[in-house]
Amino acid sequence: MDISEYAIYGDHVERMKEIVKEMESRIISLREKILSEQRMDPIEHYLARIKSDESMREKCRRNGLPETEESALNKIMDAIGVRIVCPFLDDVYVMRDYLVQMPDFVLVQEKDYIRNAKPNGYRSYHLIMRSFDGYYIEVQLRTISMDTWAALEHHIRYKKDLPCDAELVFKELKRCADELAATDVSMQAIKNLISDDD
Ligand code: 0O2
Repeated sequence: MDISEYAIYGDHVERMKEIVKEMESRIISLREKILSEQRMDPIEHYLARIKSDESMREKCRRNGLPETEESALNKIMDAIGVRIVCPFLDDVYVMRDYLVQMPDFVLVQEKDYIRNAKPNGYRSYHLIMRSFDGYYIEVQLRTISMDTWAALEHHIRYKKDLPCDAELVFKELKRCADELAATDVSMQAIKNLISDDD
């Protein structure tokens, strides 16, 4: 392992890795529990990671914070990040309800960017949890459509040579986000039809 990959977190890295593993095993248990109850898998895929030293330093600069361990662990709350991508809209809220009840973690903040999308069209459900020993974890819950949009928007945003007409690009991205959101609602309605047949 390249130790500089997480240098900004100092001696906390080992504990942070344990938390990542703990979150992964809790997600696996929740997934099995919901799958056995609903007979449909609530998760399409998930990932848990520690934000790299480089990304954390960039985020400190973006937020006008010094590039220190204190900023990385206590001012910015996504040093540990979990993303759970769900097939359907209702899966997002089912997962949310289970996650906020997890023992040893408390909910400190939640933002519903699904019901209240960001002006650029970004949608996701964000939770900030804190472990019993004080580490913050950001959990992003989103549908496959939302995840696709966020990944593509991220690519486009960081493309160095955006055309002059960037405004049109952002307008089109917003239009795509809204179309995908409408598709999520339709897919949920189809799922409900199938469920009613059971
Ligand atoms: P990444 O993906 O971790 O490299 P802030 O975190 O300070 O920007 P805030 O209010 O604390 O803002 O958090 P917010 O707005 O809930 O967003 C946190 C994370 O959500 C971001 O982390 C992104 O992962 C994701 N996100 C938020 N808005 C957008 C968006 O418009 N497009 C995309 N693609 N992702 C978004 P990071 O650290 O910015 O990025």
